[in-house]
Amino acid sequence: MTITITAFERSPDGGKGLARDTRVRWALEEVGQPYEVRLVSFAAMKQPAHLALHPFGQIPTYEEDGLVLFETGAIVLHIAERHAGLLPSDADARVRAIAWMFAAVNTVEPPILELMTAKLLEADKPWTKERLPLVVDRIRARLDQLSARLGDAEWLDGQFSAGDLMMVSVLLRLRMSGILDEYANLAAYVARGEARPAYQRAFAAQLAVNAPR
Ligand code: GTB
Repeated sequence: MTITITAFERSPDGGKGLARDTRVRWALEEVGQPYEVRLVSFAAMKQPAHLALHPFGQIPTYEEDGLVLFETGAIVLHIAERHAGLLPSDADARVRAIAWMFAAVNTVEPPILELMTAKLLEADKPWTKERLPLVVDRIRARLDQLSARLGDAEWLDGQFSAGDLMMVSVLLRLRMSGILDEYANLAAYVARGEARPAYQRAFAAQLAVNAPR
């Protein structure tokens, strides 16, 4: 079984681990599956060959023996279901971990993406100055709730799971903004995720592609 993922030939973040291939690499490292990476340029992502793998012309994609997947949530769930290490064996705990994966991409990630869009793509718009505090408030509303639920726990629901992998991956994007540091337990939660050897290997692998040469 050969697993191949796609990643940016040159990530806009220069290898800070913020592009979405990092979470797929992390999942594969957690379950001990080797993988290959096909690097794609922005232009190639919009060409028919890549669009056949990813209808929206994005990275990452995942290929394994004729199976082609896109969307990091689906890819990480597939990896977690195929290999031990990312989902609990108890049926109820398993579906709760999957619920946290959905919460990460469906409830927590959207306002964080709004902030990225406002800062990176709409910074020059006359309304951005007024809009930014609203976006930040929406992020804080989610983090207040997430922080309250996590409390002093190590992970969201018992053992580390694919739910934590997705949630940490989503929260990581906030570090530069300083908002994460307003929540000591969430900052520590993210740091615990980053300290995992599997994350470290995933981070190093994407940095090796993007480090200045
Ligand atoms: N919902 C999809 C998923 O989870 O798989 C989203 C995939 C996605 O947005 N992929 C981005 C992409 O391919 C890469 S990660 N964008 C190119 C395009 O749409 O044309 C997004 C990203 C890019 C750069 C940074 N950065 O520099 O910090 C962070 C995240």
